[in-house]
Amino acid sequence: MKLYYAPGACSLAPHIVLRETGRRFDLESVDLGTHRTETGGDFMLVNPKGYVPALRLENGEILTEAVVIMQYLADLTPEKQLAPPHMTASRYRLDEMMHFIATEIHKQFGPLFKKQFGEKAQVAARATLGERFLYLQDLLKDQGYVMGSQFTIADAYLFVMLTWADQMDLDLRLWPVLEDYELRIADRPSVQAALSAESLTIRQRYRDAS
Ligand SMILES: N[C@@H](CCC(=O)N[C@@H](CS)C(=O)NCC(=O)O)C(=O)O
Repeated sequence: MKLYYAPGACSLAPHIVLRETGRRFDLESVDLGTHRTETGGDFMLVNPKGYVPALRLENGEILTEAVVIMQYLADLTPEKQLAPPHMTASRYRLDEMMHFIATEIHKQFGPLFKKQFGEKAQVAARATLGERFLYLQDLLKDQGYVMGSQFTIADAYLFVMLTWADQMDLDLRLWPVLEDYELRIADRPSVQAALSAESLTIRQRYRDAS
């Protein structure tokens, strides 16, 4: 398998999940401005939608959409319990959470990353993200992971969203449960390995503060 990614982008979530599975995989970075891959390939031929993540499967097919890629990887390695089995109530709860993160958090960051949205949209996006973080803080105050006591693909996804909050000066100290959670997830070997492979040093802020 090969994951097409951009450092620190939402592709970091399936990257973490790939490492959690313990499977062998390759990485190829993509310049999202030029759509060139690190080996000089045309990324538009890989994913005509022009965005990461994209996963090249063993049979050569390309799978896109972060939520789907992560579910695929979890289903490939059921023994890692990265997602509950299909057709169980727990699986629908996970789907519910993945959809929430994708639509209510991931896409809310759009106006913050793309300045052309303008200040009004950015203020509104920050307010919405604050409400969503409050919901998650309430959820996580009594449990270690988003879905309960087990790390799942939803944690990989939420972790990446929290790193974006750091970048966008959404001060996680306002949601201390989320700040603790982010640090705890960051300590996982899979996360450390993924951050290092993408040359990311997101914990610098915390190290500087200590
Ligand atoms: N619906 C896609 C969205 C992926 C997405 O937003 N990718 C961003 C990076 S986080 C990207 O590649 N943006 C470049 C672009 O849209 O041109 C998914 O959930 O996988």
